[in-house]
Amino acid sequence: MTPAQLRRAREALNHFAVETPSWGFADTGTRFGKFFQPAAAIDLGDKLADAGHVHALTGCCPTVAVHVRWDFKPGEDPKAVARLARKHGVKIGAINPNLFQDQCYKWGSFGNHDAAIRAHALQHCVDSIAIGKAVGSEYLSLWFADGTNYPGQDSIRARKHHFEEALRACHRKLGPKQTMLVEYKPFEPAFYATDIADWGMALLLAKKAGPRAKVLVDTGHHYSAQNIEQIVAWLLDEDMLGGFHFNDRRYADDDLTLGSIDPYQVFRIFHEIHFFAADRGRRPKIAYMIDQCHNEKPKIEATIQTVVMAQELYAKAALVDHDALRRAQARNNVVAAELILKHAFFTEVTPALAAWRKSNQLPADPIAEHRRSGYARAAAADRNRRRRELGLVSDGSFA
Ligand code: AFD
Ligand code: MN
Ligand code: MN
Repeated sequence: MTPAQLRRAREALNHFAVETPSWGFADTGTRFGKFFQPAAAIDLGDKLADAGHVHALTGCCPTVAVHVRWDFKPGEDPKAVARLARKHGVKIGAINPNLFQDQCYKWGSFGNHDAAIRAHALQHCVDSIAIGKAVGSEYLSLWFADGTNYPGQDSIRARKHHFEEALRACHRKLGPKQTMLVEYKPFEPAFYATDIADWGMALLLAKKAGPRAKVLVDTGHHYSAQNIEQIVAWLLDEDMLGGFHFNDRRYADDDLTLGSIDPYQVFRIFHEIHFFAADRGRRPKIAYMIDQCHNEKPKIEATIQTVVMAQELYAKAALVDHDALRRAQARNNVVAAELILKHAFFTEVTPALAAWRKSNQLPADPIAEHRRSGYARAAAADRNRRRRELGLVSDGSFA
């Protein structure tokens, strides 16, 4: 790295933060089974402690996304949760309503043709907005499992109208400092027509909902042939890119560790963001969030791994020489333009990460430090004890 590159990479790292998901620290599974991890979080207190530990090691995860139904007990005081988060050195980030697990949502939530169920779903969003206001959260993050499984099952257009109306009603309840993120996903659990299946639908619905609604891009929610950075560039240019859910995919919404399959794609996404900022002279406000929950990898290690990968790729993308790129593009010098990106992508940014960590009094190797700290071992012992006291799963296989 040249001294100028070192400066650019460190400057990028100074303003890069990525939100961890509360659900990433707890046991979840697939439809084929759940494999319990002794150190997995039992309750929100554990999740916030784990998130605080990750932030203390990485220095760039000051906020934690929460899932209302999984994290807040009925009647729980959101301000007490905000205090608990602060005790662990983090803040509550995006609020995720749960619009897919109540039995009443079998035929959809906002897309349901039963107005009473749409009203129930809207009320949950209003309650979630109130939690957001109480904890000082900026984002209401909406993902819907809604859709149909068979041709003819329901009216695609009627469901679109239900969503337009419900999202507009939801938007009206937002506080002045809150933004509503509309997430899209091509399929799963709906396998014929998901109601918000692609970025175009999310964009249209967000625009119709109101001025504080934007699109959430989950990197796993695309077909393998899709050019995600092109979608990102369009949304940026429309000032409609609200944020990301980061994960990697090989086949579908696999929720793999970011960059584990295609790091160059993540680099190209970050390049579009840096290039936009350079062209506009301002950095766009984007909520960078992780959306993963690992069955095989130890949860805290997997989270640190994704965070470190995101930092590395964001720093690499900051090294693209935009002036040289614009000149090459103007001359249709294809090879030169491509090589400008490739040179940045293949530049080793470890020195910048090491210098940034040192100047922020952070461990040189966050995963090694996590392992050295014995945090997971202590958490496993404590949580196993509590599981036994609570009569939770205790198949004896826990270490
Ligand atoms: C699932 C969905 C979607 C959503 C997340 C959290 O596919 O990505 O954002 O759960 O609710 O991964
Ligand atoms: Mn997601
Ligand atoms: Mn997903």
